[in-house]
Amino acid sequence: MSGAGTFYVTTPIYYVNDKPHIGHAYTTLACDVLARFKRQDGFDVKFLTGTDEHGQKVEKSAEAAGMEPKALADMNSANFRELARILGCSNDDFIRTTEPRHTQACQALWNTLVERGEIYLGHYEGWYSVRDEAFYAEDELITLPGGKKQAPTGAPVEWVKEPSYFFKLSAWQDRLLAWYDANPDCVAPASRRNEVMSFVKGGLQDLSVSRTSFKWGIPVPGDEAHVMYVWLDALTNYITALGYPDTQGDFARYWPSALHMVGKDIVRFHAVYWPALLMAAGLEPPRRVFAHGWWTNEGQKISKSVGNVIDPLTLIETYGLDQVRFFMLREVPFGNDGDYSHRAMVGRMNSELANDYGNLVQRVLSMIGKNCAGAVPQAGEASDDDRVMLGAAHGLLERLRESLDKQLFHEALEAIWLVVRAANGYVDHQAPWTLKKTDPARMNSVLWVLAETIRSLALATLPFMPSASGRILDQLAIPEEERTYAAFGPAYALKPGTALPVPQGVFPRFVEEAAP
Ligand code: ME8
Repeated sequence: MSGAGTFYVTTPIYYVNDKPHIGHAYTTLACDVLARFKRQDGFDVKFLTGTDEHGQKVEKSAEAAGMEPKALADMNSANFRELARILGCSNDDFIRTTEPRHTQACQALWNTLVERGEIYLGHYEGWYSVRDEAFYAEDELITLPGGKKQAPTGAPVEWVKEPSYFFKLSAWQDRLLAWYDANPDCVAPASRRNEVMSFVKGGLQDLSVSRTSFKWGIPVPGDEAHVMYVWLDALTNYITALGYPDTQGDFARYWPSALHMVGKDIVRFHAVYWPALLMAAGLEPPRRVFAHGWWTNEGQKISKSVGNVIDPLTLIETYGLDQVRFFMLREVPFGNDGDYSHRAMVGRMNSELANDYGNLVQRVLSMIGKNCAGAVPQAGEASDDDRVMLGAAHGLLERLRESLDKQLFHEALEAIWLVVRAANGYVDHQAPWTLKKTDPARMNSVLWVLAETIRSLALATLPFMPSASGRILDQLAIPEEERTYAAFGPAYALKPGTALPVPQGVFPRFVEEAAP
């Protein structure tokens, strides 16, 4: 390792009551880009994803499907594992909450909370939504015409009355507020941080952390009539995967750098309950929680009942994996809501990938193939234009670090595309096809500057589009060990005389099928 530091990034663990859809793919892809970027930048990375398998929601879905909960979990967990593989994800672990290592971690955390006087036995009476697996206060509910109550998310709620263990969340209000104050970056974007802080300022109630009315959960140690609340169970996955209750080893190594990437629907669990639980157990809260926005499909909320759920596998088959990865992180400023549409997808694919980036690579590499005997040309003395072009290309890494440290994928891609567009402008302006006749030495310089710019671009796009970027680096004969950010910049610039393979296009255009 280069000593750049450690980086621990996690996706939410997904419920196994259903199949994966575009929303799940989105969070997982975003994490993969960060994990790949940091690895290339010399960090010691751990990237975790997995499935959330307990609770009433999964139990009920299993019942409806006429299956045992574990059988449903096995089937759907496998779908999520497969999705990560098909998305080209570089996750280092895939956790399932039904694994023994996880039961052990949850029970250890529970015992610690009990020992520290943070959990007590009481009685819960109030509203619960199985769909959200969340408790709601009366004043949070929406009353429909006719008097029926609904969760703020639109989910049905039911009145629950049962014995329950409680976590003393109410005692953590001030310490949570102090944590947000002392760590301005711990919840992002700022709109979510404000939302979380005003929720906490509004006062916290103790949290019911066990249930007795169903069985599909982790037993409460010493009181087996109770199973743990599924969110306490689920959140613990982030430390199970680091070997908790052992707080040496991977836990000591990775936990201080933990970044939880989540959708905005579950920010309260990650930015309020989870840090409070950790602090109550004597552990550090996560370093940062980033809550991204929500995807809609052609302007409509994605839902099973509307029948407009987008299957990420179909998208990949239709447009290609690199294209889908690019689109999702390019189309919407990360943190905002976004809309998926075929038109937007094809627009990005054809204009930015095929036309801008693909054409640049294709025309430069074919000119080199034809005019420089298929080898990296020799550059002469650099002109001002050359220096500006190379400066922009070599300056990209710093821009990417700044943007990706804030999880601003769209900003990182915009910085890359500024260089792509500048390079296309440079080709047009320098007109190497004319230089071929008037000044072949200058043509060589121009093509070298362009090839070196393309090398920088391909290194920059590698975390986003690993396959296509890898093929561009192949065409520049870049060895595997020089595909890291240690090789970014002039010290590893292309060596004149290096033989290059015959160029091939990497970004096909999407062509609509003609109407029958
Ligand atoms: O909440 N747009 O699991 P889940 C964007 N098990 N992202 C979306 C989305 C959409 N339309 N739909 C889903 C759970 N997501 C819990 C998490 S973590 C300890 C436990 C993504 O299967 C987004 O990341 O309902 C959201 O937070 C997650 O899927 C919810 O997945």
